[in-house]
Formats: sequence, structure tokens, C-alpha cells
Amino acid sequence: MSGNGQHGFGRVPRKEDARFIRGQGNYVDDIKLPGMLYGAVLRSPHAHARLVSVDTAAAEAHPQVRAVITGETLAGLDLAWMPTLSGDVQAVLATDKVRFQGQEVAFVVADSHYAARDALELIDVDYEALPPVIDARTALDDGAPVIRDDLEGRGDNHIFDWEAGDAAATDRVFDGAEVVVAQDVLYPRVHPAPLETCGIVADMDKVTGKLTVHTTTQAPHAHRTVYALVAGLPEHKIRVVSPDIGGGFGNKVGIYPGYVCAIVGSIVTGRPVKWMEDRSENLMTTSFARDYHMRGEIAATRDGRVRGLRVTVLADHGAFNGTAQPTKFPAGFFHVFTGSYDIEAAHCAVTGVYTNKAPGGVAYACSFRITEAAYLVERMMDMLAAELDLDPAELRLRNLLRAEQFPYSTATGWEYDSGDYPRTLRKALDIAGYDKLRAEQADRRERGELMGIGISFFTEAVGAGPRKHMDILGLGMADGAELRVHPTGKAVLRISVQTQGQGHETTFAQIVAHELGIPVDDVEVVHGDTDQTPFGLGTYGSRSTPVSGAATAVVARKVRERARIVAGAMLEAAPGDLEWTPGRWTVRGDPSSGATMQEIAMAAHGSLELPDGVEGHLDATTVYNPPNLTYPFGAYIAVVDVDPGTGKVAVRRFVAVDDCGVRINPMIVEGQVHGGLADGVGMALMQVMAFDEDGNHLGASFMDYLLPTSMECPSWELGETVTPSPHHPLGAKGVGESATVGSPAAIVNAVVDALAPYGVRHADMPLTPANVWRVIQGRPFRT
Ligand code: MCN
Ligand code: CUM
Repeated sequence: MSGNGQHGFGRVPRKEDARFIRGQGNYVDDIKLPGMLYGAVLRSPHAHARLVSVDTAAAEAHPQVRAVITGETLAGLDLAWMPTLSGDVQAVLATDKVRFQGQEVAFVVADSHYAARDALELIDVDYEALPPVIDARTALDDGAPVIRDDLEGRGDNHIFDWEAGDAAATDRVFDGAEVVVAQDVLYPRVHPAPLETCGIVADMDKVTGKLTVHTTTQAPHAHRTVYALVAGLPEHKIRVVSPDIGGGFGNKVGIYPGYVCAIVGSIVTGRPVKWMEDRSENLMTTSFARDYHMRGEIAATRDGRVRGLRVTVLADHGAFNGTAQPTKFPAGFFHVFTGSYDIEAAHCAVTGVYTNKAPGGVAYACSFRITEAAYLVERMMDMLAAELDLDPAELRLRNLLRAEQFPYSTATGWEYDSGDYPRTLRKALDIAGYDKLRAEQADRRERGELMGIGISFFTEAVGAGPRKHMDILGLGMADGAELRVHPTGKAVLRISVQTQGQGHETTFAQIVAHELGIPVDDVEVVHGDTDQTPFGLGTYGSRSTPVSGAATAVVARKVRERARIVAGAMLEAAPGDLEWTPGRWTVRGDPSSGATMQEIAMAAHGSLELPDGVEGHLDATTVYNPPNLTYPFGAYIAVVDVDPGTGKVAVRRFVAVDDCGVRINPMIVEGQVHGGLADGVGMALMQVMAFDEDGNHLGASFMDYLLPTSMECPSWELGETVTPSPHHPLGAKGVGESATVGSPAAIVNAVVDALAPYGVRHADMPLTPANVWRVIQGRPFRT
């Protein structure tokens, strides 16, 4: 263990920054292959229209155009439709209808990016406009236009009904409840908006029959298998390379039509084809997030003991059901909505519907819909506090799970692994100076000023599998790791997960260094290339550390045990008589006689005679199938000031106490938390993917869809508690999405608290100045 340490956990500076701060990152758009052509996608201006004809003659006549691909071309190859991650199908290029504005209609391959774009203008498409379904709440109305008439026997826009919990037991609790509070809560459609948009360079080598794709993916192995299934190519003839990725946030989990078109373009032209979306294409057509219309009900005793939660959700999935989540759970992990509280009974019912909007679903640091769940329960807790006239901190302290209740089985079937929630909340209240803040608020209210204090306490479930319960498209959620130790004791770790900025090259090297007692700089992490790494499901749902990090620890321990046997032969001692001190096996009771990892590695590759049955070298492999998810949690407190004249919200302070178990690199963890908190400011105050009634997208640029900057964010005040996960080999829990999950509720709770003198109990995100102003119009101010 070390400060700026070189041998294990601690604030080790990021290895990847050596290239990033020099502008030497290698992103998909940096890749230039000899003879490479460029693709561009023609997109539908309509949200819903019949495709009458597509005339590509003029585009094909363009001197720099090499190919024009339409839905008809793809239909001839049986590639016009592709499977989605939810078992639906999605049009690669439209053949019958267009179903959202921006949907892919044709693909041009040309000598340059500009020529490809120019040629799009030459394609003549005849559409026959149809009435669209934009508001999910009307999708199931009688006579609503049917969006998915391509699906056999489909007479409506219904996708699925799904429920969790015990409905009858929950109804009984509500029937006998002293207090019930109910509220409609919208989690609006938002977008992960990574700074690097999505793209691909597809290269089909006709001689070897091998397809190489460089692409923006969070899950290279899963993508390879999907390509194999769709294209009918054998997997060993497909190589997916995910180079440096400029942010993913869930946006890069799925496979987009542009990828398939670029691959077909390369097959058709025999040359590499690059396709990169622009910002508007990214915002309009790739994985959105949320869009949950929720109705929450909370039942409690008059003295503030929460007894039941009942939730119904209308989930807007857009035109194709393309959400990424384990197969068994069409609403992701939403059923973790009982949050951090000891609740007798709970039930949720989720209905998914099609609308004429882009497909997608769970992206944007969501932990598979836990963002929606955490937001809902934390809003309901505040509404209950207001109803009972109880302080929201006090209400939470009365209901939070206590340390002795773990492992804790929830009413909806989760087994939380570990925690001490009151301790974490108390720590946040201390850092914030909660009582003083409440006193200040009372003073300010007397003066007519709007100050708000908002609390949220969240629990996440991250690190999917185990694979017997969780798969994506039939692929079980487990991850492999391979570790090679060279003769001089330098190591190469090969992993299946893929960093988009989370610093895996550093933290995974730290895990190996920690387990083998060798310098972090002596460990190279290889990832993002299916030809170079073992199979695994990739990075999302903050699963890298819980799953692949565990695989890394396990494989390193295998190496360490092999080293023990080799050391025994070197030291002429029984392996059982050796003991481990970081970096060295020594003979028990004689610390002077020992061998370092480096010496052992050399001996393992040398002429030393090894015991019978012991292979030489120190390499090892493993596959880690997690026994359970890990359950990080945290207590967040926001302090806001609202301008009553303009409705503008300023986040004055934000205290975040996160517990993600053992921290491998506290600096990276804090960076993850900072980013997620900024996401929370964005969603709570600024972001929504809006549409007009014709389905025109109203947020297709960063002028309209706002990203939070340092101007909107306070200086974050972080704290930590450490409750190790009992089943993770390092005691670590995931943290990459925690702050995005936990922070919106704290900010919204703070704004609603600020508006309490107007009698406001709830307001939906985003709390833009206009929306806040509208909420308080015509309401009297009463302290
Ligand atoms: N870590 C640690 N100690 C812990 C937990 C994590 O040191 N106890 C470190 C990890 O080793 C890793 C980082 O923190 O370097 C995040 O780890 P983890 O929680 O395992 O999450 P993942 O690596 O699986 O990252 C995925 C997660 C997701 S799903 C989204 S969405 C998101 C997020 O990460 N996208 C991001 N954070 C992001 N950060 C950046 N910069 N870019 C994105 O696209
Ligand atoms: Cu849901 S966004 Mo992350 O899990 O890749």
C-alpha cells in the first residue's frame, strides 16, 4: 500500500494520461487505412412515414461515389433488419416505413467524407407522412397509429408488461396504512452525449476473409458475437478493436445501423470504410436514456415508519425495443426501487410501449434503470417527510437499513451484500453542517429568499451476473482474464472489459501489482481487441471492477500460488512452509531466506528442476462468474439558491459521501464521482430530449441539449466510508455510475425544498429557469 505508491492500491497517476495530455490518444476517427473510403447516412426528416420510393441514380452518378446502399440492397442480403439487445429487431436501413426522425434510410460510400455528405443531397426519397405517436401516454389509446406493423400479428404499440414484488401483500399494507402519499414523477428522456460520437472503420479483407472493425464499443466481444450472428461470418474471422474511446456513458453499448452499413460498404467496395456520426446524428439517433413516466405511492405510519412502496411505470422505448439489459429484466434493475430502506412490502408494474422516437433505453450511467428507481424513491421520501412535517434527514435515519441487517433481502428479491447506511448519512450531515444550514435557511426564508437543502441516499446493484440469472442475448455475464509474467517479472494482463475514460490501464495494473507485489509500472494492461483478449461481456452497469477486477485478482492469485511452488523448489522448502509478504515468498520463521517475484519468474522460465506435474512459467487464466452483485451506496446533500424573479437555480454546495467498498485508486474514484455529480446537475437542471407534436427533435445540438460545465457546478465536497463487499476478492464495489444515480434526487429535493414556501411538493426535471418560474407563478409565498 502506498501514497503515490508504485506497488498496489493508492493514488497512482493514470498511465493513460501520458498520451492523453500530449494529444496522442488514438480514437476511431484517427484511424486511417490505405485506400479507405468514407460513409454517410441519409436520415428521415419524418417521425413516421411510409417509404414510397428511394431514387439513388443521381447519387450513384456522382464522380466520387463508390456505392449507394439502400434498404432494398440490404434486403437482398437479408441484412435489412438486425436483432436488438432486447430481442426485438431494428431496421438497419428502412424498407417499409420510417419510424423516428433521423432513422437511417440510405448509406453512401465515397472517396471523401465531404463527397459522401454531398451525395446524400442527390438521393430522392418519396415519403407518405403518417400520424406519429410522440407522447407515450397516448401510445396505447384506441386508434393510436400502429408503429410496428412489421411485427407479425401486431395491432398496437404495446411491448411488454413486467412486474416485481408481491402485489397482494403490498395492497394489504396500503389498505391498512396511516399515511399514503402518491405522485406522478417523470424521469425525462435524456442523452449520454459523450464528447466522441460513435463510429467505425470496417475493413473486409477479401483475401483472408477476415473482417476487422475499429469501433467505439464498450463491449468488443459481445459486438463480435452479434456481428457473427448477423453476418453469418465465423467469429475467428472477425476482429473488433476498440481503441481509445472518448466517453461512452452507455452510448457505446449497442450496435447502430451505421456500423452494419459500413461493414456492408466494405464488403461491397472491397476497401476499408469509415463512418463517424456528427453531433446531431449522435443526439438524435443513438441510445437515449430514461423516459420513464412513473406513478409512485408510499405508505407509512404517522410517526414516520415507511411500510410499503407501489409503483407503476409507463416506459417509452422508442420505435424499436433496443434497451440493453439482462434478458430476464425488461425494466433493467428498476425493481431495486425500495432503495436503502427497510420496507415490508413493495410492488412495481412496468409497461413498455413503442413511440416514434429513437430506440435505446438504458444508457447514461444508469446501472440498468437504477437511476430512475433511486430518483423515484428519494423523491417519495421527501414528499412523505413534507406530509408528516418531519425533517427529511430524520425520516431517512428512521428507515435506513442498519449494519446488522446485512445481508439484507429486499421485498423485490435483491440480496444487498453489505452496508452501514446511517453512518454514511451521518457523515454527510456532519460535512454539510446540516443543522446550521437549516438555521440559515429559516433566516433566509424570513427575508423572502429561496434556499433549499436536498438529501438523497441511494443503493446501487452493480457487477452483473451471476450468469445463471443474467445474460445479454444469451451471452452469460461473466468475464475472463489472462495474466502472463515474463522471465524478468514484468506482467501483461489481458481483460475483456473496455475503458472509455475510467482508467482501467491504471487500476487493473494496480490490482496485479497489489496481488503480486510488483511495481504498477511493470504491469501492462491489454484490452479493447478481441484478438488479444479473453471473452467477456464488457463495460457497463459499473461491472468492470466487480467482475473483471475480481477476475484480475483471482488470476493474479493463481500466479502467486504457482510462484509459491516454484519458490519452494528454489529454496528447498515445502511450499506449505512458505509465507507471503508483498512481492516475496519466504520460509516461515526465516525472513532472510526468500525469493522475490522477479527471481521466481526467472527461475520458472529457467533450468530449475520443478516438482513432478508442475508446468514451468507463471502464466494463468480464469473466468469470473460473480456470485452476486455488489451494492455500493452513498449519501448526498445539495444546497441550492433559487432566484424567485427568474427561476434560476444555483447549486451552492454539494456534499457526496460514497461507499464503494475498498478503493483501488481513490483519485480515480473521486474523478468518477465528480463526473457523475456533474451529470446530476445536467439532468436535474438542464437536460431533456424534447420533441414537438410532429416528432421533430428539438435538442439536436449542444445549443439546445445542454452539458453542465464548471460554471454550473460547485466545488464538490467528498467524503467516504468503506464497507468492503464480502464476496468480492478485493472487497471492492463498482462506482462508475454511483454519482449519476444518486445526485439528481438531491438537487431536485433541494429545489423543491427551496420552493416549499410556495406550497410546492414536486416538480419534474429539468428544473430550468423557465420551468421553475412556471411552477411558482400565481402561488402565494408563505413562510
Ligand atoms: N474503482 C476503484 N475502486 C473501486 C471501484 C472502482 O478504484 N472500489 C475504479 C475502477 O478500477 C475503474 C473506475 O474506478 O478504473 C470505474 O470502475 P467501475 O465502477 O468498475 O466502472 P467501470 O469501469 O465498469 O465503468 C463503467 C461506468 C459506466 S457503466 C458508465 S455509464 C460511465 C462510468 O463508468 N461511463 C464513463 N464512468 C465513466 N467515466 C468516464 N471518464 N467515461 C465514461 O464513458
Ligand atoms: Cu447504463 S450506462 Mo453504463 O451502464 O454503460
